[in-house]
Amino acid sequence: MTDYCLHYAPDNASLVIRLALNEMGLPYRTALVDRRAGAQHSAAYRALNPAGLIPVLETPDGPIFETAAILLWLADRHPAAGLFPTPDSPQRATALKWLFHLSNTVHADLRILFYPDKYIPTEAVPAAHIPNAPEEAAITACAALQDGIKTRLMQHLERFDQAAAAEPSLLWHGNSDANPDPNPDTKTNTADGSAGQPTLLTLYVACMMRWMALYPTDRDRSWLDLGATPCLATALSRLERRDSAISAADAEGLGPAPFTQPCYANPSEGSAT
Ligand SMILES: N[C@@H](CCC(=O)N[C@@H](CS)C(=O)NCC(=O)O)C(=O)O
Repeated sequence: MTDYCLHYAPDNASLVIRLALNEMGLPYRTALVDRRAGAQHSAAYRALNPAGLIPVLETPDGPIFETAAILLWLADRHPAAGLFPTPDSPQRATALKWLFHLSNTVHADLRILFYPDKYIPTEAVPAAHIPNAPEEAAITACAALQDGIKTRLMQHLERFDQAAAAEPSLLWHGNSDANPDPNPDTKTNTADGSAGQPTLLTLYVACMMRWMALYPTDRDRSWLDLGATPCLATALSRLERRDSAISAADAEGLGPAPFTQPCYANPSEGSAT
């Protein structure tokens, strides 16, 4: 019997929590949310998360939703895992502000990129009163919104990358290098080939960058430039060689390089969308 049950869909935001649980070495059960059947909108699931979004982590303190809330709760409940500064750490303030930024700005913008139609209902588009035009007008408006969001997302990543260049412990603990390692393969003092340990911020941003590279499938995604964010690129490369990430990739069918060379999930059960 484990304390935790992760309600997940492959390659959804639940992946961040799976990575955290794996990194922390915590046992957990999983419950698949069948996205093809829209199970996240069922009454049973909304009893766990009234917003109908994935993930939820069931805990002895009750179900928790919101990715960042779950991460912070886990970090505080399991401080020895060392994935996030403890409340008395001088590094806590900086880590907290970036965690909230990733959650309420980057992730929130990402949702607009993926689901623009949830933000521009047809009736809100100016041309909607013209017969037969509403759908086309809404599509045009969604595309414009997505273009604007892409620019913002790249700016967010570059800003976070600059912060990590100045403070490497934002992304990785136990690595004394002040700057990105040009050759992470030289860091082999742990079993998985990377020194130290990723932080919760790394797990979160790595998943979001993966999704930016893959979705939406019908839009240009070449704007995501790993070369523009060298600290993040190094962290992603290190992360995907860790046991925690390999195990998550196996469980969700994410392929051999899920963060630096993402391919669409091919899970044994469930679906990403
Ligand atoms: N703010 C939420 C966002 C979670 C979210 O966007 N989940 C997506 C999957 S990655 C979802 O449930 N999408 C289904 C939907 O919007 O109906 C969090 O951080 O947990």
